Amino acid sequence: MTFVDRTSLRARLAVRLSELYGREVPAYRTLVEVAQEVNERVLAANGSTAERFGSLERVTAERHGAVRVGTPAELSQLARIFGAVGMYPVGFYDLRDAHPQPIPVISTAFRPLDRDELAANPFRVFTSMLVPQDRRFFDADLEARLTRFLEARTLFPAELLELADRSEAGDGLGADDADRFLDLATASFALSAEPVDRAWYAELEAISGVAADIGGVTTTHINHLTPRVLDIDDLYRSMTERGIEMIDAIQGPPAWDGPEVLLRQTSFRALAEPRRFRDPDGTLTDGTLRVRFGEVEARGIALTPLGRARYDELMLKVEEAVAGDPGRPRQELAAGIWSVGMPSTERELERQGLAYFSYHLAGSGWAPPRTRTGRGGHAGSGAAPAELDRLLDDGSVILRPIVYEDFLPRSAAGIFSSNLSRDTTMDESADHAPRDATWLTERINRHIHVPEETYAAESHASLRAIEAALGLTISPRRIGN
Ligand code: OOG
Ligand code: NI
Repeated sequence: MTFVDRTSLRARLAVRLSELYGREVPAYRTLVEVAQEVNERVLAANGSTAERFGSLERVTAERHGAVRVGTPAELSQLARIFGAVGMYPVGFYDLRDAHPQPIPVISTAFRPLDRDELAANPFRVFTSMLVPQDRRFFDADLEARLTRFLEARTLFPAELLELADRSEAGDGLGADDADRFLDLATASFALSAEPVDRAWYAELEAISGVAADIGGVTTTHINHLTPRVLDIDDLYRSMTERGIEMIDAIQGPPAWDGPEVLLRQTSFRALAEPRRFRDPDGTLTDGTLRVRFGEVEARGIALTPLGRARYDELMLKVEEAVAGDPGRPRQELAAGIWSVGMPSTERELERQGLAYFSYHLAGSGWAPPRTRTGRGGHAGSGAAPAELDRLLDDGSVILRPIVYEDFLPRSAAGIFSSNLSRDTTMDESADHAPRDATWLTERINRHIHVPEETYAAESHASLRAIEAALGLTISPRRIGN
């Protein structure tokens, strides 16, 4: 019997979920089609430089999903299912203090860690968990009812979890078990035909649409599945031309003349999907829910802590400028602020320690370093890395951008709020149930990897390879405190 390793299992799960979501949300198929057209156009216009941020093959297959669950027990089960396909929790996001709209969830993202695993299949899933204990959103009575509701449901069958554990322990499954795993996993993420309890759903929806989507139903589902494009401005225009209503703007950094950094995202508006409802008197009626939307993203270079601070500062300046000059388009104001505040070349981003790069000997051909990530990165000694500058200046060492593989809670909140039909209701003064990565690690019993550590490890590994090849000692850039 042929063996299916975790990498292949991940690629197959991504395809299965994409097929499922395409059946459920036909507009997603249009999005994928347009995304592919855009990518081919960019490649035709720019040749191989278009692929510096990812090969066309990788980018074409690339998706991130979003799922939402209610309890640490449910999140632990998800961690087992994703562990079965080589995806690990990276990053901690608290969306409860997000602007413009707080969302009563905390989140992490499950993704492959190593460069070669990301290249083989970069599937990742942004995963949110409700915080019913947060008194700003839920009073004690509602918390108790919500917790009872969540504890009574079963999102994932025992057989699925058992197969998942076996895959994680043995780095894959036999062919038949792999098929069974994929069937059960895909089915767990399908939109359920089970009638929705109208009164219960409405009670939660009055607080937050996301709370209702998580705690108002007895199952989970894919909220969105996001393809990646090489030119998101082109995608936005192309979708609009096809008559698909997009949210107002592209979230994240503006379009500008310099290097693309972090993540830019946009989406088409959430569509009304038919659902069955059960009324308090027991009658069943047809209705619609508007919770799933079609997101798309473009990825740029990962920023160091220094670069991220600069990014946050510039985004704040953009908000101030927009508030002070509401007549001018945001995009125009933002591009102006960026051209002053952000270096306009990769070389300068690198020299100032603002973004992560890997280093390669010129003429050696570029191969991504095989690193085991997740170890801590050092911020450097602070001494001027004269050696590195000399090697870059004389062209013996070249830079490759390290692409941002994670998420931006601020954009996420922008996407959330553009798709919610009403505002979150909250009492600012109430107890907010503090949560952080350590809290989450203890609950799901898995290390939550730190995105910047994975990038730093990759960058340093490439520097060490050059040191070894040239017999030099090169001090890395200073990238934060
Ligand atoms: C997750 C929203 C965050 C992203 O791309 O930033 C996200 C959700 O809607 O559940 O997917
Ligand atoms: Ni998303």
